[in-house]
Amino acid sequence: MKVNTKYNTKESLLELYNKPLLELVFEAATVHREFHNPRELQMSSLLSIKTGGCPEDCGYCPQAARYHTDVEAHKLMSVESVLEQAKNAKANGSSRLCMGAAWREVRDNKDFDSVVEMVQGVNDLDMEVCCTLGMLNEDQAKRLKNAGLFAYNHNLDSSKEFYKDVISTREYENRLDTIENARKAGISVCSGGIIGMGEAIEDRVGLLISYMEMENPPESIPINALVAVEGTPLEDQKPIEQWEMIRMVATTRVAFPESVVRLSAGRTKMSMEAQALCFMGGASSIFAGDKLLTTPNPDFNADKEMFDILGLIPKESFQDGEKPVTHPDEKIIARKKKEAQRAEELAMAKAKPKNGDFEPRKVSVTN
Ligand code: SAM
Ligand code: DTB
Ligand code: SF4
Repeated sequence: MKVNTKYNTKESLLELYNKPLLELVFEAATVHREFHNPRELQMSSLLSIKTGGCPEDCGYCPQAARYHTDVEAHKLMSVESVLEQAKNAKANGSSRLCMGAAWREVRDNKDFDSVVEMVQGVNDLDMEVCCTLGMLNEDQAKRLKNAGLFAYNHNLDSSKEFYKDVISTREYENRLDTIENARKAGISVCSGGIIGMGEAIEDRVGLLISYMEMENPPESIPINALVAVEGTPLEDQKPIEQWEMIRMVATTRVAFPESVVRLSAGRTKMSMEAQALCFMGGASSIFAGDKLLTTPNPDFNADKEMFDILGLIPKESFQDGEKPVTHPDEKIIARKKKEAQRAEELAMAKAKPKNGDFEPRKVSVTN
């Protein structure tokens, strides 16, 4: 059951969201147990492969170039350092790596070739690879799928109505198109939202309605609490109550019984008890490691303690879908061939004497 037909209207979802809290959590826990192993929690690692300098105006985002935040812009990481970080994340228990780039959209250039190589390398480590790179066309999605991409993350963030209060440089429709392009390429979809941006409860439920309207809802739904970052337009937003996060997680769980609900940004402001209620209410994944993309996250030891206290076990990779096959990438092969040819030509040109160069005659002297 991908969508819970009992709750496929705004009214019924609102009623669910506003249920007495423990009733809601109980209902969510019941659904959760039917479709998932309640003891398993997936640890995913986030890696900002290209940080800051983004031309978009997402009001929550510290990486938008137009806001004056402490984030320093960095160019794309090298394939080698990404693979090194991926190995570290795996050694620390993560079974999924989400690589984020502060791009408006993917462009068909050398940087994208590098991302394709990163995807191939991380998939070969037997980790689920997720990317979040901004807007994406169908061909680009196919290339990523061919490289072994497991999931593409592209959040709708909020309801269609509230979205335009937060972002003006890109339409809700553009986001839906990107999700559709990933879907058409056979990539698992990760899409969710942020609460605590000043939206009404109707907007939180409106986000879920947008997913209900899809032919196939996302396999993975991250729920973020706004991390209010100094310098962004949302810097003064009051932190949301932990209860709201629990309600949003539980409502999402009930509405999409098969999807993986991810307790994402905002955990540094949550107690272990509140997080426990989120896990009880259907969240089965967290981001692990002391940094999200640019903002802090609980440290490794605090999370390890939480696993021990709550009796949780780290979830292995590919429990919710088969491991994709890494295929060679034609464009990278062609580029590398061209580069090798060019290098050979240069070497030959260096070795060959130039026209008109004087070459001394070799004389052998014998006694
Ligand atoms: N540039 C790409 C895009 O926007 O799709 C990928 C990176 S973007 C940082 C990924 C997601 O992070 C956003 O869609 C948003 O939901 C989330 N995010 C960004 N800043 C956040 C913040 N301050 N608090 C909570 N979530 C945030
Ligand atoms: C998602 O929904 N949350 C993650 C992941 N998908 C890419 C990102 C959270 C970013 C929080 C702000 C930051 O650290 O820059
Ligand atoms: Fe750019 Fe993504 Fe941040 Fe928006 S959320 S400003 S697109 S990095």
